Amino acid sequence: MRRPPPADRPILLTRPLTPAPERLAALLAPTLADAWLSNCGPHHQRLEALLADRFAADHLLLTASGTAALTIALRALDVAGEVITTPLTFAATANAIVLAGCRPVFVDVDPVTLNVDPAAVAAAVTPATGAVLGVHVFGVPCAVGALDAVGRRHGVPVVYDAAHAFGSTVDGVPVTAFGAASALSFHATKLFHTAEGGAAVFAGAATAERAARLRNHGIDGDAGVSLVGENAKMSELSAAYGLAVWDLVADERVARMRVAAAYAAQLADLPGLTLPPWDAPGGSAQYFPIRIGPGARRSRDAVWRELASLGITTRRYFPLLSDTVAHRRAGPPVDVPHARTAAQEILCLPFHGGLRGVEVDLVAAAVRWAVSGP
Ligand code: T4K
Repeated sequence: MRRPPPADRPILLTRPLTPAPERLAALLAPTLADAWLSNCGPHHQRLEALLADRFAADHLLLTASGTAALTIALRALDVAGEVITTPLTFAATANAIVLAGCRPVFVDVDPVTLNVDPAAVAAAVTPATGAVLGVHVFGVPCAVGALDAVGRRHGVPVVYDAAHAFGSTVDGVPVTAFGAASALSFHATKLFHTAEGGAAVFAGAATAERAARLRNHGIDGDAGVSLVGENAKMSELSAAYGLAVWDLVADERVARMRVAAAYAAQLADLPGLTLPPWDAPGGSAQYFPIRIGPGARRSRDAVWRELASLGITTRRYFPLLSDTVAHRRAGPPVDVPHARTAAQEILCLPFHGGLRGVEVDLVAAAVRWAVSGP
């Protein structure tokens, strides 16, 4: 097998949805005319309503980022002490736990779904446990029934990091319907995005009301400041951007499924390579994480380097959080064998609807060559 030629232009991991300039300009014209730029203006209110409808959520709050949504969710629920979570996630998950004044306790993941293992969660519960935080990693839904049951049994809230899970469902129900709260990310790298942004979804009205105050400095109307809040509001510019790309999401999802099907057709049956459950019902079309295991001719890191040399950006999501300087503890590394192996094997391929057919074919050929070539 010959080494494929380099890409004729860089192939990035993703390409954020961009609206027609005139569509964005039309949305921004009244914003500029009225000089209303933030603090829950009309675009903010409209996007919040659209999202609440999309997720069939009674209580949804737009935020400045997914990290802010998660931090506020934990604070609104008054979580204290330890939060049991997965180490196989983006830094923001554990950062939010610490920012909310709590301590992450990392437990292992299910080797197939890569989401936190409910049995490992149950075994880690102690009197110090304040919450369980599941992450629908790569948009694959957590075992929500089992996790929610652990939470109920021990009287602690279950919160979900749904940063990757904009379109994810369980039996047709949006994943944000489960647990006490969920946090979505609308960062530029997400299927639906507002450049920077996020949303928190709550099961309870009182918690949502507290979160709304936390989002806005803790201000309680005329009563003054009742909580030590933060500034986690989404600006009108971001909300307008979200409205401008809203109608493009469905087509982008279809285009991504086409890319996924092409990858799957060209990468099936390669020794050592495992494909993600891209066509399973309830997925989010957010990432295309392949696993490069012991049966492959090259390691994941060697494949990552080879692809980079051909102009193809891939990401080794995610370095094990329990090993990172910010979150590791004194003593031996945390015993999370499934998460540790996955963290060494996962490679996210370029995945967006703007990829040309020749680019998809080149990525697939490059992976084939790197995984099984000489
Ligand atoms: N929980 C989880 C599980 C998360 O994954 C995240 C965020 C959060 C919580 C927190 O949500 P936020 O607070 O971020 O809303 C990116 C994102 O910054 C981050 O939002 C995301 N997860 C994480 C998985 O990925 P990087 O540092 O890996 O992204 P970067 O800059 O390397 O970009 C990736 C690719 O996208 C590159 O090929 C370039 C391309 N790109 C990127 C940007 C920003 C573009 O083409 N245009 C762009 O504007 O972190």
